[in-house]
Amino acid sequence: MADLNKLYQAILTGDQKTAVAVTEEALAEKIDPQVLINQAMIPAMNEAGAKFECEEYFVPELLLAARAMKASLALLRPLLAERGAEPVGRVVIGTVKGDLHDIGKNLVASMLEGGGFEVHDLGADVPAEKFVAAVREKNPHLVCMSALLTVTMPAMRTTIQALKEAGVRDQVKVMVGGAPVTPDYAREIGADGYADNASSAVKKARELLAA
Ligand code: B12
Repeated sequence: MADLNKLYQAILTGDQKTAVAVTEEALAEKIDPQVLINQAMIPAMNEAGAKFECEEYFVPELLLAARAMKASLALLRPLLAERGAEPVGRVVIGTVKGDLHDIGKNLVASMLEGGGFEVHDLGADVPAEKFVAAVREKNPHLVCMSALLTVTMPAMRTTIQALKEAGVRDQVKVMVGGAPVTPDYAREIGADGYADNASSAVKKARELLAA
């Protein structure tokens, strides 16, 4: 039987090969992708972060852990997307300018896809103008922004301001998230919604579109 602890350890130590092998094994055994994500993968990334904080890990170790996480997530993504039924809305999502963290954003994008949304992922380090252009081009119902660094959080406010200046703010809902973002901060910068994880992001997205 697939060993979730082995997956946790593989991500924590940046062992991509093992992470992929255990993920494949788990999928062959029909283990729910959400179980892998919530019980092994996210805890492993959190532990990598804790090690980084106490200087047991440095950027190379984080990169290796992130690479292993992404490789496993790539296998789960199609399955998360498959869960959706009718398309419930269009979403443009990206990590804001200056910020390269995209694992959480990718997870939110996958879960939204799984929740039946059509998702246009702009990637990471996305400048405000690119969000504006995507709103004009894709005509989404929802714009999602992710930030993992306290220094890049203000780029969310700048992007909302850019949407206003472009005259497109009122045609979309804006949802923000990422580890340092709080509900208060979301309100303060004029976002319509906030969620602290990928599952609640789907729930919140549905609420915002229904409103
Ligand atoms: C992996 C990682 C990296 C990788 C990123 C790889 C990648 N492709 O993403 C690399 C090595 C590149 C990296 C670099 C850096 N990092 Co880093 N990194 C992390 C780490 C360990 C994990 C982040 C992660 O992926 N978590 C797992 C995911 C699943 O969680 P999540 O992102 O929080 O997302 C969830 C929710 O927040 C939410 N969510 C996320 N986005 C959105 C969006 C919406 C709309 C919604 C609704 C919800 C939502 O749902 C997600 C799923 O549940 C964190 C520590 C930590 N424990 O968070 C540090 C951390 C974020 N990094 C940090 C730092 C300082 C850096 C660097 C500056 C380090 C350096 N000196 O170079 C650089 C900055 C590079 C840049 N310009 O962005 C600090 C940030 C401190 C701060 N307060 O600003 C942290 C907190 C580490 C620490 N404790 O010091 N990092």
